[in-house]
Amino acid sequence: GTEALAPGAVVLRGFALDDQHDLLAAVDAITAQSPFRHLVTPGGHTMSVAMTNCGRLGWVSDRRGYRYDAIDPLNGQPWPSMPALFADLADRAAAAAGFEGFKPDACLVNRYEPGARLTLHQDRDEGNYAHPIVSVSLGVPATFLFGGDQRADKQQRVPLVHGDVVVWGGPSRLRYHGVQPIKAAQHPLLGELRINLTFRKAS
Ligand code: MD5
Ligand code: FE
Repeated sequence: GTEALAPGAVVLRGFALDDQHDLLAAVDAITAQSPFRHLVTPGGHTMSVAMTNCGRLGWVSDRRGYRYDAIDPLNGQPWPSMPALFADLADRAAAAAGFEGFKPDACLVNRYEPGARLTLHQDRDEGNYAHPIVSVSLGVPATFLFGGDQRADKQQRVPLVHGDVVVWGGPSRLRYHGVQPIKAAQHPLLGELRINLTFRKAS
């Protein structure tokens, strides 16, 4: 089913289920080349979520700041290419939410262990906020915090489970958001982990 959370924000329940095995095999291939790592924020904190990327550009953070880069700083090589299945799934999800012709050039892959979280933030490192962001949830459940245009705005709690896809576009593109600490749980394919694929048009 399709749920409108807010103008431009659409939850597509189970949209990725048909592709779950292929998606996870592709994540394994990506992480064989560019492993998950815990990035450091400009403020010097190590993130609890482990990250990697595929596609022409990847999101990175270090003491110098946040940015997109074509090179994985861990191995000095370009990020793994974006699997055709990833690009196709993101394009189909965006279209189902009303955003035709989404061609992501970056996929940030987030890995959450129990207790890992994302504090409230906006995604502001991309060049053009007219493009949506597409997010694919895999593994154990999460409670997503969907805030407003101001950090202090009240947040909606949105449960996201394995196979759910969310499209964040239009007036929802720059809303504050986060992920509550992941609760201990078991998923048949991913054990205690949650993986989120986040598709962006970075440049
Ligand atoms: C996650 N990741 O579940 C989320 C999915 C991140 C991040 O937030 O930055 O890696 S993407 C959620 C998102 C993106 C863009 C806008 C909005 C939500 N929003 O307006 O709420 O790992
Ligand atoms: Fe975000």
